[in-house]
Formats: sequence, C-alpha cells, structure tokens
Amino acid sequence: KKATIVLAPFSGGQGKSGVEDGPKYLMKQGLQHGLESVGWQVDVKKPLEGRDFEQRKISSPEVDGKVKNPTIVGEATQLIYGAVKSAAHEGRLPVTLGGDHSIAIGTVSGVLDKYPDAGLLWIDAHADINTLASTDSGNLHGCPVSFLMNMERDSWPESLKWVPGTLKPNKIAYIGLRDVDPEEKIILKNLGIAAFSMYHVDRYGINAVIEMALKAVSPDGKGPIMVSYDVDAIDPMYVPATGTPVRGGLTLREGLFIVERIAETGNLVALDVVECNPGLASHDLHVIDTVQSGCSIARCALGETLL
Ligand code: DIR
Ligand code: MN
Ligand code: MN
Ligand code: MN
Repeated sequence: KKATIVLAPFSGGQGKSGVEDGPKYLMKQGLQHGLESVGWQVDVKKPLEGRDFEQRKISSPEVDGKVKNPTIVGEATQLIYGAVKSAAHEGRLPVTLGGDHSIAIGTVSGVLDKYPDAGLLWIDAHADINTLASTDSGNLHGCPVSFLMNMERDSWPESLKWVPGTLKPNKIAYIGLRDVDPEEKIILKNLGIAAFSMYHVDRYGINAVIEMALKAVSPDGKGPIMVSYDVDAIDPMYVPATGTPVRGGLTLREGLFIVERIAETGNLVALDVVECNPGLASHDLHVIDTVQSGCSIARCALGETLL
C-alpha cells in the first residue's frame, strides 16, 4: 500500500491568509507518521510554494469581472493536478493537504485522468458549485465543482482552460451541507445531484446517509471513490480554525465515521483534506483541535480504525 502526500499550500481561492499554512501544521502534527503506522508507504510531494502565491495574492490582487485571482488559481491548481495525476498513475493514493478548496480543481482532475469513472464524495458545509455567473463572493473556492463539471466553459478565464471538466453529475454526492447559496440549490436540483444536508443526517442518521451517497456514485459498490473533505463539514466546536465555519455541523465521530466506512469499502483512490486555517484560531487549543481532526480524517480514511 503506497500513498503520496501532496502538499497544496494555496490560499488564492478565498480572501483570508493562513490557510496556506494548513499543510505545514498537519505535517508537524505527524500526519506522515500516522499514515505509516496504519501500514502505508508514504512519500511527499510539494508541487508549489505557498508563500509565492500568497505574496502574489496580496501584492497584485486580481479581479476579472466578479472572479478573484483567477490567474494564480489556474496556475496553482494545474501544478497540483500534475502531482496528483502522476501519483495516481504510479498506483499510489494521493492524500492532498490544502489549502483552500479551489485546489480540488486540480486534485479531482488528476484522479479522473487515472480513474475516469471514479465517484466523488464532497464532504462540506458548502456545495462549492457556484458558476462565474452565480458567485456572489467571487471566491473560486466556492466554485470548484462547476469547473470539474465543465459548466459554462465559455465564461472561464484563460488560466483555467486546462481543466478537462469530465465529472458527471451522477458521479458526485455531498454530505454535510448547511450553507448553500440559493442559485447553488437550483443547480443541484436541475442536475439531480445527490446532496445530503445536515437535515438528512438527522433524519436518517449518518450510517444511512453514507450508504445512500455511496450508492449514488457507485451503484454496484465496486467503483473507485475519491473523497474531497472540507474540514468545515465538521462542527466548529471540533474544528474552529477554518475560513467559513457554520454552526450545526457533523460531530467529530460522524465526520470520522464517513471516512471509516469508505475505508471499509476498499475503494478509496484519493483524499483531500482542505480548509484548515491555523491563523484563524483565537486560542492555541483551537489550532490543535482543528489540526488533530484533519490528521484523524486522513488516518481513518486510510484504514486506521478498521479491525
Ligand atoms: C459561498 C461560500 N457559497 C461562496 N463558500 C464556501 O463564496 O461561494 N465554500 N465557503 O467553502
Ligand atoms: Mn469547500
Ligand atoms: Mn466549506
Ligand atoms: Mn448569487
């Protein structure tokens, strides 16, 4: 069993500083050793320098219509795409550490290059499916799924035209939603995307929800699965240091159970852990809570708690 940790210290998909330090904190907390203890051979790739991009974001902020910083998002995600794609083609499981969620434009595209029929589980308080027309914030971390699904390609900035956009609506399922923009709700409905909000978690329980989500993206239960895990899916009482916290989220156990169940399928082919922002903690303990939760997600996804 071989995994590649891909460090993706990128913050240009949103406005706050600090999320580019997520990978450094997760690594300092012992993520690599944690995965090795679970029995994986782990190497590490760093396809980009977080500081360079953060500096460009601050010194030459870019606005193209409504969209913020499309040039650096396009460049950074293409570098991440290259790293994830080559790890996947080497038969390794890429574990990408964000960075903000715009990096999933790169990771999911890289995984789909090797596994074109992979199902994608998007664990998040947010749907991240805004288009350049629907986005209110202009932050590209709120838009990665629309790029992955090739929506409104004619409106894309030049810097993102490398994105293949081959993800099909029946290959994505969401868990944890509770802050979805009105236009995003219409998109989800029109495309018939499987979307499980916190309401569904309470109504059916997390066990039934994960079974429904798996069924939605892989009806025969045999297809490859990728998980893109925004830590803000988990309630801010467990994961306070994140850019857009929303109350009323998953408990830490529910959040870990999702990835434990996926580990049990044996079908996981890639994982992202994104939106850990140590800079937003108002207390040292908040950093530790958040970073330890991120590390636990990765270890559980790679099988730590399976007996
Ligand atoms: C909002 C917030 N839907 C946006 N999105 C966030 O900016 O498009 N995604 N925070 O993680
Ligand atoms: Mn997200
Ligand atoms: Mn989110
Ligand atoms: Mn809007």
